[in-house]
Amino acid sequence: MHAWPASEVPALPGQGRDLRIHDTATDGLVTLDPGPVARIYVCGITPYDATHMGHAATYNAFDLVQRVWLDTKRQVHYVQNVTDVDDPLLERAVRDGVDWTALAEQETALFREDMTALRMLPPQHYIGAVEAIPGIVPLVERLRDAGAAYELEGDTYFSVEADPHFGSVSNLDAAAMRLLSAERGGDPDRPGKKNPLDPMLWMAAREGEPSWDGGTLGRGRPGWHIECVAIALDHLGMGFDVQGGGSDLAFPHHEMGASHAQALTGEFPMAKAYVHAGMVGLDGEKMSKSKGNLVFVSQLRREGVDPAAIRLTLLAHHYRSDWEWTDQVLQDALARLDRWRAAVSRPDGPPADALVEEIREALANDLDSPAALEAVDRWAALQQDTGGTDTGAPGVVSRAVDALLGVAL
Ligand code: 5CA
Ligand code: ZN
Repeated sequence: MHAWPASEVPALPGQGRDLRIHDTATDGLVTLDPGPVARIYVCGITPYDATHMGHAATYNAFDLVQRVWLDTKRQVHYVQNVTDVDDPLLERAVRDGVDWTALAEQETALFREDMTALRMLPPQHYIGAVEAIPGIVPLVERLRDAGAAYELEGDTYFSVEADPHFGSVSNLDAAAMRLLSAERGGDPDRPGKKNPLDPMLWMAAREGEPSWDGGTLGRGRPGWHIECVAIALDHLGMGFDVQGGGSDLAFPHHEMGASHAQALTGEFPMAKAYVHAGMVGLDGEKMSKSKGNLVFVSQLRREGVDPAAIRLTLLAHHYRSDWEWTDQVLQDALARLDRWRAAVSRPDGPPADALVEEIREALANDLDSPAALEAVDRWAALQQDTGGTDTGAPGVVSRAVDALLGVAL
């Protein structure tokens, strides 16, 4: 499917920095050294409701990853999926009495608009689960033929024991995995499975649900983890730089995906860093479509909130921390946006070269966007208090804020 339009990324003077980022698998910072083309896969939405601030915060983190890479003059090969067929989408369509394809198309269109408004860089490949099915089926058949998958009452399951590295992404013990599996789309209590954690690769057609030709697997639809693996391997291959998503994807989604890919290729690891963003909450609970405690990007836009202020709200929080959306955090961002716009609207100001380096250093250090914002705050305060004579400095600041933080002043 098509993605959304790219906003320009201005080139900056000087040299970008290599990214050090937290890798969930090793629970430490890794300095990534991508080749001339950095490769990143970010898990996309399940389009049954509008983009909320939690989604936006997660996509903001991976947008920053790309901006750091682009600043080092690398190209970025970015792939994202859309889970346009899965249980929660089908359940919502039944609940609301709407066609599931129409629901998915409508919410994906809204997501594209939100991403465009927030100046998130688009993926080069934006791939739906449905369009990936012809590539998924042969992978599942291969896993089955290699003894890494088995059939249970017509459904096909992956055997976690087929991957010697299983567990190495999330590093959880068996009890924690079992609990999270039950909470996040797994079926650990289904009788007949070899291991309760084994995830479904291919679900045989159910009455009243959509299904596709699955070759020797029979008609059905794909499991969730194999969807992302098929798309990632097709467009990026093994050993890509970053696999990204919110922290709720570390287990089971990214753990299982890594295992599928490792069992398929015999290579390890699938990604050099597994990067996870913290959860955004509202009123003390994780913002989630299933709970319904949501602040939507599109709703704020409809109310006339400048998308640059929404983006500054996201940037004011470190991507790995869990945080709460409140009216106050948005008000703070609106005030900051006003101060910054006033500061760059003058023809001259305090020198900006050191500021560009500070923003670069902050972002290269595990995407420390709060530190980057504070550096810009200091420059804006100096401009306000004493001004400066450096002609062109305000232009350099706006270009740096645009290129590195995705905020148009
Ligand atoms: N389609 C799958 C991934 S393949 C999926 O998880 N879709 S989603 O719509 O539920 O979530 C999209 C992304 O937003 C995921 O990376 C998820 O981890 C992230 N996300 C969901 N809720 C929050 C939240 N409250 N805070 C931060 N990120 C969130
Ligand atoms: Zn995914």
